[in-house]
Amino acid sequence: MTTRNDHPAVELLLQDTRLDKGLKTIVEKVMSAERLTTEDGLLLFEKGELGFLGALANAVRVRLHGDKTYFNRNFHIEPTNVCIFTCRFCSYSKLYKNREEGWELSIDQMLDIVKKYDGQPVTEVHIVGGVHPKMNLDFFVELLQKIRAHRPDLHLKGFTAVELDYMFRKAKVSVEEGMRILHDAGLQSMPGGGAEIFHSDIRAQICHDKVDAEGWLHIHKTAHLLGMHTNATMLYGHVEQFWHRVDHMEQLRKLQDQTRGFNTFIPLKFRNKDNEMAHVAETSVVEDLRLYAIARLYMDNFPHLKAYWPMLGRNTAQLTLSFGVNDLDGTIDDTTKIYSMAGAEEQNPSMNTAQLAMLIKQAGRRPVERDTVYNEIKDYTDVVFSEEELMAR
Ligand code: V47
Ligand code: SF4
Repeated sequence: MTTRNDHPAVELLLQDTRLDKGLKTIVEKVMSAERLTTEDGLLLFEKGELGFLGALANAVRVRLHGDKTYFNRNFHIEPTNVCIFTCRFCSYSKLYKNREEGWELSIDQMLDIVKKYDGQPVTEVHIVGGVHPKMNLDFFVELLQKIRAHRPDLHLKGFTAVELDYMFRKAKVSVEEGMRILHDAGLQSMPGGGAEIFHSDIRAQICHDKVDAEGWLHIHKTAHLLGMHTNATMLYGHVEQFWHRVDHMEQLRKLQDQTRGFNTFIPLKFRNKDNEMAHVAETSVVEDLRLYAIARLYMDNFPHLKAYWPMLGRNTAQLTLSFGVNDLDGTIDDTTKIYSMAGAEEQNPSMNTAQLAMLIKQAGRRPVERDTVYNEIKDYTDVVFSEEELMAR
């Protein structure tokens, strides 16, 4: 265990005679790896200043991972943006009646995307999209089987609990049966989308018609019991209050205590372009950094904290590395539209390995390529990149 003396910044915090008593107790707890309560979580949101939170979250990050910062080489497939649901924060989806304004990829078109990466060292395909009434369980089983047959070494990570809930209900199979069918077809892990904010009062305001918290947690628990790893997200910075965020993280922490199946917690900043919540102002970068730090302190049983750079922008993502974050997701290769359509700075998100590794190095951290389940592939700390490599697409 690290001691305070290993962290001079934390020692300085404790010497501050004006430090709130509750915050001081939190420092003591964090440094002795004692779990924070929901009250502690709330106090951090209410009173924790940026420097205080950063110093503390960084101490935890260093205890867990040293200076390592993970990334992977991946691409996304978004089968469709046609969706039967009406989340008010979504800038991406089209209703079925307006489907000619959106896209619907066939299995062959999606296989062509996979084939574009033949011979390239990508390790993961991330498949997620809208909930299309005609893309059913059989369709996705065939897709997974065909990708697996074409490229068995590619890790198949796919489908939010929202997509799965609809897919299984439509196919009239239980969550257990449905997950097993997809797992047998090649699905290896699940992304963390669709969680938003679990509390029903907030769901009623922002995403009233899709799977609720209980359903979301049940699907992830079922995947964990099958031996699959999954991620968890939290969409923050819209109509929720601080205690809703703490409640959300608490529910995830409880499930993780039971299953240990979550790899990564991914806070997602609400972006407000071209959606029904465009009148809601976005959070400031300071608020974003505070939230990442609090997540690192609160989610003590989540091994990894990810800043998803296509949503935050690469500069803010780089800053989060000093606020508890130890993972930046992947190279992406301009294959996702969810955030560019919602107004993110990254309109064509793509970074090659050299660029991602440099971004991490410039923040004083060690870039380590990982696979989806965090096996280390290569440490890039001592790799020197050429000008061409850094400029290449
Ligand atoms: O659930 C949609 C979010 C999520 C907006 O597990 C928005 O590795 C901000 O979950 N502003 C889907 N966020 C994406 C997702 C994800 C992304 C990257 C990696 C992983 C992973 C998971 O996108 C949705 C929703 O919370 N979202 N619209 C918006 N306007
Ligand atoms: Fe559909 Fe997902 Fe958009 Fe909600 S966030 S409308 S479920 S695509």
